[in-house]
Amino acid sequence: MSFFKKLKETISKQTETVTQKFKSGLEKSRSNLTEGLNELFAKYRKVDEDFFEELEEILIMADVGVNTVMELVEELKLEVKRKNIQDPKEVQEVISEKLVELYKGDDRSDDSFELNMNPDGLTVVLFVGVNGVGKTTSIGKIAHKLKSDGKKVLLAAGDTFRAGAIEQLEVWGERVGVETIKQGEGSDPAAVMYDAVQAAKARKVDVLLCDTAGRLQNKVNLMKELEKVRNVIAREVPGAPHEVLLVIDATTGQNGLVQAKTFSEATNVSGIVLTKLDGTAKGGIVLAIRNELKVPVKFVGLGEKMDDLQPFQAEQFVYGLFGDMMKEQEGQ
Ligand SMILES: Nc1nc2c(ncn2[C@@H]2O[C@H](COP(=O)(O)OP(=O)(O)O)[C@@H](O)[C@H]2O)c(=O)[nH]1
Ligand SMILES: [Mg+2]
Repeated sequence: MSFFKKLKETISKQTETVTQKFKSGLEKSRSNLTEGLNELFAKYRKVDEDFFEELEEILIMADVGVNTVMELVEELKLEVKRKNIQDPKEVQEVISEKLVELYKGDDRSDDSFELNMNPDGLTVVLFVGVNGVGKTTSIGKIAHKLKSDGKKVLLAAGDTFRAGAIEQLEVWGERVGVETIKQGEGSDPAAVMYDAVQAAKARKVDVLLCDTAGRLQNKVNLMKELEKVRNVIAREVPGAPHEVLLVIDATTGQNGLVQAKTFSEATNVSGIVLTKLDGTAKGGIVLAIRNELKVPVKFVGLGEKMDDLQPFQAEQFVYGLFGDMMKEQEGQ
């Protein structure tokens, strides 16, 4: 069976809404890539070194990341040889296949995007990342999703540094219908976490979502603060935090990757929330993050609405990027 057929089969197992969300969230990235690739396919009659060089450029422009592009193109070359592909257009399908493979690898199961839940009670999820990347917003969206799944959720207002941050989280809580544990602005985030964990235990909460501050100007202090917060949580709930989700803004491109490296050095990041994919034409950053950090992208922000944060899926992502081109090929 062709890869495109397989891809469509996988996707059709999910609701049309999910496919549509990925499609509309990736609109800018799709038109960017499609345009570049269509020009490339029109320009070349055969698949040669120059073809691959231009392909590399297109992928690097899409923020797939230099190292990742090099690996990918090496694999493409091998596959093209193995399949004896002559027509540049046919490379399209191989690219899609390799992208899914690159993301999922051998050991990456289909459901790696799911939150790691504590089977014996309270699950604690810590959100970290620099200011403005979308931590608070993502907490609101994930709270909404968990609540819709029938979970009892509580929020912890751990960003006591930024003016208005506590209120912003509370507003999300009210919108979604979950409570927020807070103290005053400027208070010790670790103390807020302590309160929040006690409240979560007393109220038999399923999931506690913890917001944190993200001032990167003072890296050492920020990392110390995160460590303290983490220690309080770990002391009060054995095995917690069950997830440390690093939130990255996709529109910051390779810069986001640098942030990610800084944070992973300071705390054990277990997953990525990649926000604002809808706002960039360089969605390839998903692949760079996956391949260079070896941390799964668990959620992607595909818009500003409450249900626009979706569990990441490699197949939906690749289909969102290349779906139009697949249709064109079928029509031939
Ligand atoms: N378009 C778009 N905007 C987003 C997304 N996620 C967050 N935002 C916006 O990014 C801005 C900063 O978000 P916020 O949650 O306050 O960031 P924080 O400082 O990390 O807590 C807000 O205006 C959000 O509406 C997304 O996936 N797509
Ligand atoms: Mg915030």
